Amino acid sequence: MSDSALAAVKETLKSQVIETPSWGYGNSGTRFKVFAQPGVPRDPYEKLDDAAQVHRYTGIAPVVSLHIPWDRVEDYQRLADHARERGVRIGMINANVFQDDDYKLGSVTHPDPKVRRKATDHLLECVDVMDATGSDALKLWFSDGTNYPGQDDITARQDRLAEALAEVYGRLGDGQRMVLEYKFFEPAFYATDVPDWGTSYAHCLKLGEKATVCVDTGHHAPGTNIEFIVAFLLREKKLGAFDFNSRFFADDDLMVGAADPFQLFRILHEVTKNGGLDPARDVRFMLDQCHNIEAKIPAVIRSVMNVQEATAKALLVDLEALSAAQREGDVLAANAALMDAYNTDVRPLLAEVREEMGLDADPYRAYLASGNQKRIAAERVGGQQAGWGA
Ligand code: PSV
Ligand code: MN
Repeated sequence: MSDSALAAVKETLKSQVIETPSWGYGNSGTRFKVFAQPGVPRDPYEKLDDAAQVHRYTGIAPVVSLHIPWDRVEDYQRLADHARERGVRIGMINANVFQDDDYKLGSVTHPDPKVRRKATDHLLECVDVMDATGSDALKLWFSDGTNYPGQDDITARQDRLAEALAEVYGRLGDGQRMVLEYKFFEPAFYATDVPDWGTSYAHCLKLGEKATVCVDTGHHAPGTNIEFIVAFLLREKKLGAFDFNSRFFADDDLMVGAADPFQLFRILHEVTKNGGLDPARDVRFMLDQCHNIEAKIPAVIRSVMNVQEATAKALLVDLEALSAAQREGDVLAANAALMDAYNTDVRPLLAEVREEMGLDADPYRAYLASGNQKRIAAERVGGQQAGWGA
């Protein structure tokens, strides 16, 4: 690679932005047990403090997603100011219409119009939070669906979903947009109302250009070619955001790049090749993870580094050699162009990038050496620790 090409790769890596989830800093677990950890934030302000630590050491995580009502506060303006004072800002607002008894049969697709009204009102409240915090994107995920054949009318549920989405879409201000996430199962086990990218895409297409698809990497059946979905959506200008995480079995929410770093590379190859890192495309690269047994801030730092490493490898793909091999039908040379990049150890390159940004070459070790973990464990005593769902 020429010096100028390498300099361009470094510039791209320096300007990369990864959004971290407020809920990744709180306690989490499975339905079997939530293991509490010392020093875990007790309110949204402390969650932002932790996110600021991640940004301080990685230099590329200045944005934090909120989840409402988990991050509900009296004064959202104050929360946004708190973030800014610590060098981060509020990113997407994640709506939550899946944790209320009323939503047993669904939220915006519920058969009862009163429940649908309540759910849609919550989504509108999230747009108010966007106004107050300066957030420009609403993230929608619906747990809606059915458990048994015949339980409800699949088509009617799509009509109700479309109606609610249209109302919320109409409330978005200039410069605000929404992303619609899909998930093929859970908590509904027979039919989920937004099960796949095609359903999300079809709704977004009808809504208009402010609506795009969110790809949560954990929300696919085993074997699904996620990079195909990414390439397709980028081509259609309908890829809005990623919820990055890793899965072995279902929606495991493990650290991105932990289970299958090669898949992450393949996804980021499609992103980099198809202009997905261009700020004008405004694709959000968010982590949607829970750190049940590992220390949270170090885990988020490691996750950011994993995305950064996959991005660096993707940027090293020799696109000219790749497309020449593709044109000539040279299957093995084309595959080798990808594998050469994937097999490159990019850690020295990233160490240089970080040092040029005035950061420590190893964010993970630098954070551990900072003593912050001990400090928060000593300071954050009393009060109620934040948790997934609280
Ligand atoms: C649903 O499984 C999901 O991926 C949605 O993004 C939720 O908002 C999030 O998890 C909560 O962790
Ligand atoms: Mn998600």
